Amino acid sequence: MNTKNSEKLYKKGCENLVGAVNSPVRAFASVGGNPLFIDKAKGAYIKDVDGNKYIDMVLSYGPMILGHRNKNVEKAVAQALKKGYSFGASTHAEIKLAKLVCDAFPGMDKVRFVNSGTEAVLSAIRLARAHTNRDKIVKFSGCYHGHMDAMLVAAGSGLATLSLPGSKGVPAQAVENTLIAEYNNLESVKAHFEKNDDIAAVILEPVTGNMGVVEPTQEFIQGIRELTKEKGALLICDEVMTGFRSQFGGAQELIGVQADITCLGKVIGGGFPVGAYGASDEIMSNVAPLGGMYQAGTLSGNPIAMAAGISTLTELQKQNPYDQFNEVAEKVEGMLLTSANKYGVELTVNRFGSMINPFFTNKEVTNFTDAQTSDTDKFAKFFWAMMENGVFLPPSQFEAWFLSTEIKEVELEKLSVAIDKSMGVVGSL
Ligand code: KE4
Repeated sequence: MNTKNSEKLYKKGCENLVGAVNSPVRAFASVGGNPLFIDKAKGAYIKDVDGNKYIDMVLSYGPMILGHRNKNVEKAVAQALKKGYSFGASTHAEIKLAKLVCDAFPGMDKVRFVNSGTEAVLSAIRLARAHTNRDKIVKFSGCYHGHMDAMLVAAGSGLATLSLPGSKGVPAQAVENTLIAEYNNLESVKAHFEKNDDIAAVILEPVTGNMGVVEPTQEFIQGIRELTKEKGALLICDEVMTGFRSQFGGAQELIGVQADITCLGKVIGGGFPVGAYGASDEIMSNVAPLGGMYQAGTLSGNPIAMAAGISTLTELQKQNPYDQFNEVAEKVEGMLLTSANKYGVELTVNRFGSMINPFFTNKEVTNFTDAQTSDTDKFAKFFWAMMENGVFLPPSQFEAWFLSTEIKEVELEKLSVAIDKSMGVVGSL
């Protein structure tokens, strides 16, 4: 595969960018080699600066659910651009997107837009602490909630890929109120509540994407909901990745739980920087300017980003692609398992709606410890073989693959061939 121009840009990028990237996972650290540089994208496809064309299963780590350059989103953005880019004052577009989001989440009366998922989570945690007057937060190993200090302990995603236990630069006191539990292990949560009477909230990915895809058991998720209610703590569902991806609204409705605070991002910005956190009137009344919990942002509710978000969600409402996502994901799962069988490769495939990923292990994967039994060397071989065969995957065993509405029969055919050839490479190791 010719990567001459990417290599050139990589060298140039290293002059003024850290590792030539603006987010660590893009560095391809866990699959080896250097980052590819993208030139452009359209529909289901993305093209790098050497002209290599791929079916895109990264989709900017989720936002591009309608594929790249959806014509209606592009039209809405072009219209908004004609009216100005940023005002530092409220606009009608913010009200429209707020209504679309709140109507999609039972129990969410009000929402506040911010500029990233990290900002949504850090605000939600501050809100939970403000509402309960408590400090401790329970999170789960393998779940990633952005890069705020208090969440950079046993995080999944980039950290799991780089296998760093926490992060340099995070002072001890920043994480002294963060309690870590094991996903799908209700006892590990109960143990924290037995030892601590100042837990403000439990935060989790309602279906994880950052240790790969892992669904909660009903016993686990209902147990947490009951426990937090009983103890006066809040449940924060971090739907930055799952929001609007597996149904219109959140994964929490599909798994049968209602969070007190929901964090959003990615899809609601349609590729532009948007995060959000929302809750009941009672909880959101804590937030300035109504209440004493401060949170602010120069570009929050940016009109261009709002236009992209409104048109993306409106398009999703119109298309209602969720049954199709399940069908396509089932087919991709079948391709992976069939080829793994054919070449004698140990593989477990987890999927939820339009999120799917193979683990190179024969274990069932229900938590981060299970996920870490995966053979990341085999994943790396598979990754590069898929690239050679025209499929761009997230460069990490611990990331979910994302489906867009633009994956049609033609793309499924290509995926089937690529998966079979790539699994053959792994099988021949
Ligand atoms: P951002 O700050 O990257 O917008 O969102 C942080 C975040 C919060 N919560 C969840 C569940 C998330 O998945 C994320 C970000 N996801 C990663 C992919 N695993 C973003 C990719 C990256 O870090 O470059």
